Amino acid sequence: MMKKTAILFMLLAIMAAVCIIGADRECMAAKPSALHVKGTKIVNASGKTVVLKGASTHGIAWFPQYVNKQCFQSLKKMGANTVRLAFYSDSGAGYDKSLYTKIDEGVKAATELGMYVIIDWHILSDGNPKTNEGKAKEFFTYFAKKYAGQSNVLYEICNEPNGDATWQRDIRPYAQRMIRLIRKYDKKALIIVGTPTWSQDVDTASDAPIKNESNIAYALHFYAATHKEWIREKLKTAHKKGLPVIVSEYSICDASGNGGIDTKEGKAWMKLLKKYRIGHIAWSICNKNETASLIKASCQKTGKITKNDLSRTGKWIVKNW
Ligand code: IDC
Repeated sequence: MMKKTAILFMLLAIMAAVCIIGADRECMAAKPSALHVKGTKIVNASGKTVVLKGASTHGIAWFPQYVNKQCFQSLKKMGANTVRLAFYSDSGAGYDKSLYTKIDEGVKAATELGMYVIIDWHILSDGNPKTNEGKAKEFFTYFAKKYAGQSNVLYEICNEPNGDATWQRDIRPYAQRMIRLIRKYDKKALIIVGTPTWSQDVDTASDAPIKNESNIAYALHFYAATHKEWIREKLKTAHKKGLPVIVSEYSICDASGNGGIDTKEGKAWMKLLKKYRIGHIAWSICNKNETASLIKASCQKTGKITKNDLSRTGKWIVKNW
């Protein structure tokens, strides 16, 4: 009798210990391993390939309410390991220095959840990364100093160069300057460099990549209803030349962020990304009434969200993480 009670007691104690450890994991997840570029792949400290999967905020000037731990945790439960914080760089297009604190909140939430977080300098209407380079310097000095050595923080230094910006004359020299600046403080963080034509021309970058710097990956962005086989060809060319690529923004609608969904093209993209083990971060975490939004326009929740709260696009994206 005594023996039975003792065994039962021991079993209960083991179960309680397992529960406590489990609960602790949930609120303070393991620190993600630092990422390194190795050939065309992104690997962790033990050399294992890491495929970044997740979603980007919309401009945090417009949808700051989704930058919170519960929301990111919901995405994590659906399969995400990464969030991207989009900070628009142009005055009149969302730039607001007081939003630095939102980035800090987002990094804190992602860090507590053990997720990777991309700090994105979201150039768009400003076209050439040189246009707001002074502000970019201030931005990356602040964040690289602050998060130096924090293994889950990544930097994306120019979302989508466009207009007259060329790789050799504008984007690559800008990237070299910004990488040097970040490296003053953070020797190791993975840095993502945007490519010409709204981050489509990875083939151009692969012809003349950045030399003498390590842990650099190049951005490819696609919106599947607009960007089809001819952009996948660019990726194939860049891959053959050994360029490490991350899809730091994509959706399955058209390039305006609206219009119809093209799942056939979406599938063709996912097949290629899977083959190359390339990471992909979807645009965007909000309920704006446009096709790219991951959350239904009718859903007012900004914290804990479930699959039922996702838009058609959101459901497709999450299924493909
Ligand atoms: C779009 C948003 C839209 C906003 C517009 C201008 O979805 O609500 O009005 O920006 O700020 C990109 C850009 C991304 C765009 C997105 C869709 O990186 O900022 O967001 N897109 O147009 N590149 C290709 C498509």
